[in-house]
Amino acid sequence: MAENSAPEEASYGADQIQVLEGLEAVRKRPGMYIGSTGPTGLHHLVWEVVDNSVDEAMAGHCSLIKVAVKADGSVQVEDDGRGIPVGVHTKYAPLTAAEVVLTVLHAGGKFGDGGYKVSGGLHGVGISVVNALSTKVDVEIDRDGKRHRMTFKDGGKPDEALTVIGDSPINDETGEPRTGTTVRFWPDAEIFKEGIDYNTQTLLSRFQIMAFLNAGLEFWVDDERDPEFERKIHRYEGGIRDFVAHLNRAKEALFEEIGHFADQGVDEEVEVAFSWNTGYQSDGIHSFANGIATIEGGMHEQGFRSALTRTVNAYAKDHDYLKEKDDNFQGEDIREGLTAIISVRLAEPQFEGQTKSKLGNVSVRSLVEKATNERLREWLEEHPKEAKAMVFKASRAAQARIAATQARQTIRRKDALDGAGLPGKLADCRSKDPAESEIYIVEGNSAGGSAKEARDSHTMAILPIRGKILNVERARLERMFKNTEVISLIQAIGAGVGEDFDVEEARYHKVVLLADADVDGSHIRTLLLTFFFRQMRPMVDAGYVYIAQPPLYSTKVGKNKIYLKDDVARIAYSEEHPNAEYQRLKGLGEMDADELWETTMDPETRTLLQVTSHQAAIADEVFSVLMGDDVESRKNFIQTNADDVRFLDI
Ligand code: 0RA
Repeated sequence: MAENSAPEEASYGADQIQVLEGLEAVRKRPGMYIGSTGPTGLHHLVWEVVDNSVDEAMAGHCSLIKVAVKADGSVQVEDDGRGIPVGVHTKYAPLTAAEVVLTVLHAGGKFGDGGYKVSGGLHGVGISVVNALSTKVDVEIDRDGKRHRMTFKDGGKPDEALTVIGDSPINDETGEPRTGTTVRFWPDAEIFKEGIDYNTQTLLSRFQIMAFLNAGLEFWVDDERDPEFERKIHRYEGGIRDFVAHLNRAKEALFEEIGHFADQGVDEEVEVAFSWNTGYQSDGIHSFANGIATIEGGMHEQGFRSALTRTVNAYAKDHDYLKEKDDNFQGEDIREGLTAIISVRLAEPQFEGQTKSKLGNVSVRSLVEKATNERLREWLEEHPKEAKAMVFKASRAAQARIAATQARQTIRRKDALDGAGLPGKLADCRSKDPAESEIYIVEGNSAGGSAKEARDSHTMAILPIRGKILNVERARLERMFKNTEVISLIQAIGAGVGEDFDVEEARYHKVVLLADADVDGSHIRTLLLTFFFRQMRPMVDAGYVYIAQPPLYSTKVGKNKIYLKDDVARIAYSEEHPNAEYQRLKGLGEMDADELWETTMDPETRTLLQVTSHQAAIADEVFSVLMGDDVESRKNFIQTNADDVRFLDI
């Protein structure tokens, strides 16, 4: 093969043909390598390149990663790592290592430089995949004092071979020549047919999390498509401690201290940071494996949870906060108000579950469990004041849990006493077949009245809800079960609530949230969604929860009234009908029954937005992060959720 050919011909030798076939395979089935060719896959290209730079940082050789979306839509990633090696590659001679990294599948790894190579999920497939899916890739490498350059075109075909184009600039601080890698790629529009439009917010959130997970590593993000855009810089010296502080920033701390520990196994490592706030949520644990959010949890979370419960109970008993006769705290009591980050790194992560975001490696569980048992106990002994505050909070949570169970049983008994146990305000449908029954949850009595008049009473039930239901994110269960609006909702659905919820018993297979398009409406919709996410999750998982979309504008054409869903629809319409005047519809209450039916409820013409479980998994994280935070974020949530599912989808 290569050894008895001239160098120029050698690049067309057997290895090289294999290489091109490899890249061709990526172009044939991009989904296998990057998940999809939609926005998720498009963003995946950036993650792929940046992961390589982060690997350099984890190996201790890189401290700054600059990401820029260029004016022409291409993306440039620059790092100050060691630079991709430029020498001839032993196995693929006469190709250089840099050419191999860019053209051979799975060759991105550090060839035998000790330590274990970590890679996450679909990640770690290598930069060659980015090359395969781009019309053009430019690479510049500063290494050995020289600046090198090579380019590729048309899905990874070598264009300009690796050449030295000059000396690397001298670093002012060290007096040494700069090292590092810059990769710029132009995604192929033939592959990414849905469009090449990077979402800056998606990039920013991701790099912020990466900055939290890699203490001291600095990220710059520039969006050169937008002249107004100001560079965003993320860098956290405190790493995941700062992450905990960030998640707690809008919450009241139970104490200021943020606990932290780290431990290593044979070829895996764990780092944990934790603190408690005065809130009532018990799902503030966020876990990551190799920098990837494990939204569905997994072995690392299991290990942490069981050690947390065990350790706190043992501590409380040993310090006489819990008496011999007392029942142990349950895990949820201890987790109330807890914010924790669990970050593990391991050589071969197994990602499982519906959204491939659950860590399956069993060995990680014992590592995390052992580390938490030992180090959390130490931390508690060293922080008696904080430990006491936390144990007292757990004890109040336990009391509230017991009270909530009693309250729930009372609701049950009421169900039994009142026959069907349906709330007075509910205008039920006649059908008893859940599969064809729908319940509209309508904000306000006047809109509720129109909806009752408008509905098809065979299949459509109407439940008007007054004012704002309790924010379930903040309120304890106990109080929630005393709220009349919440009780009506639970009774109407008829399938229990929380852990006792049984989707098989749901009286409707469509729950349609109907609220105004204004700020108040979006608030109540957020509250209702939170309620379903937290207390009736199987309804969401089953795809039973929908958001109605009442139109924002109407216009008249002769005698006919035409409704337009939103600004996009309005603008599209005005392009075809220049003289139209638009009325902005103020609220559901202003529509009469006919209008409401026609625009929003008629199954033939309505638009319902289904809240999917995939969204829910990610939305739940968004909830945890955003809810209880500033009002602006909360407002954004619903917009994001309804209008830009793509953001959640990534
Ligand atoms: C292979 C081996 C080494 C580093 C890299 C690849 C590398 C790849 C990328 C991609 C973007 N930035 C990167 N930085 C480094 C190890 C180099 C050595 O041992 O000196």
